[in-house]
Amino acid sequence: MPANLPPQYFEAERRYRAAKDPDDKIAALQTMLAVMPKHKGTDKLHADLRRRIARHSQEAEKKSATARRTGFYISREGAGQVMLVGPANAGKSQLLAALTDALPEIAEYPFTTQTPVPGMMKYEDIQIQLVDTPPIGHKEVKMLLANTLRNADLIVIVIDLSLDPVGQVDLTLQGLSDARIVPLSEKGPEIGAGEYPRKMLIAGNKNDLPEAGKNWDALSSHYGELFPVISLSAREGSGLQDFRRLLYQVLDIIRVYTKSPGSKADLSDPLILEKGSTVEEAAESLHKDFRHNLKYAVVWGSGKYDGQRASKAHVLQDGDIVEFHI
Ligand SMILES: Nc1nc2c(ncn2[C@@H]2O[C@H](COP(=O)(O)OP(=O)(O)O)[C@@H](O)[C@H]2O)c(=O)[nH]1
Ligand SMILES: [Mg+2]
Repeated sequence: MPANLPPQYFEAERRYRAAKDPDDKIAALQTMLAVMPKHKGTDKLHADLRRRIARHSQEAEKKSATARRTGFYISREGAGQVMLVGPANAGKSQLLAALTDALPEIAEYPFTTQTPVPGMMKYEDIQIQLVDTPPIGHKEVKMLLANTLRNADLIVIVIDLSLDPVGQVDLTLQGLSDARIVPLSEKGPEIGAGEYPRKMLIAGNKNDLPEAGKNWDALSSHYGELFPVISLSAREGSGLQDFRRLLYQVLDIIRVYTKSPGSKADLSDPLILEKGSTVEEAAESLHKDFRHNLKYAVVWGSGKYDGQRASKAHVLQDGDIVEFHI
């Protein structure tokens, strides 16, 4: 790799690697091309970037054709993709509408939602993607939905607390297991080959209705050990703040802000990392070559680490500011 690439190049490359959508990848590659110095030493890189743009353009065409045909492909955006699943009328669409700017159809009759509908939910300084889905039992959508759900970072089982809660969860888990999607939980079933383990939690919706109290007790005593459970009302708004926080916690991610020596930290666009990530892993997420070139980092946050040198193996905390030294 040529040595004299500017920081904007690595920023764009980071966006390139984070992008799931071919269109976003192309945009990032174009930025990389635009900011790289052009001379003999960068000829190969230049050609490589052009090749990648061509390849992603073909992909984009194919993908948009499939997506148009089925409407089921949802490209991941933000810090995590969270799928809302469950029986008809549980309030999945209402929940999406309450937490995002999306405008799904909400109605008393079943099967209002025919294809997945995404929306972005703000949590503090990041955005988490929520996706409303058609009811789990719907036969025609089952196969299409399977692939969509297998890609999720987290599955939220939404049920109606005015009805039998355990029955609704069991039905949903059955529908998921038909798609070979199983809960990723320590106390859950053993993961078999060909299965898609996914983080899951249960949201008991409509806690404003009369039967909700006793059904909530039944739900928490039956499933409270296996899954995080939360009671809320998408319509009245109760529990929504806790719900946002719970999604963030269960996603197991941290935000780390980067800063260059001598300048202020960029507090607008954190790196999103798995909980437990080290300084070295943060560097790698910015650029794969940083991992090797990295000598040490200076970290602010993490309690005692205020502007102190930290080793490559130092485990970062949510909210830390990191300055890499190579
Ligand atoms: N009482 C009450 N009704 C709700 C709540 N959330 C949704 N509903 C109603 O339940 C019905 C189904 O909601 P919808 O979001 O379309 O369910 P979906 O099929 O799971 O997407 C609609 O009539 C909503 O107005 C809630 O928190 N409380
Ligand atoms: Mg719906």
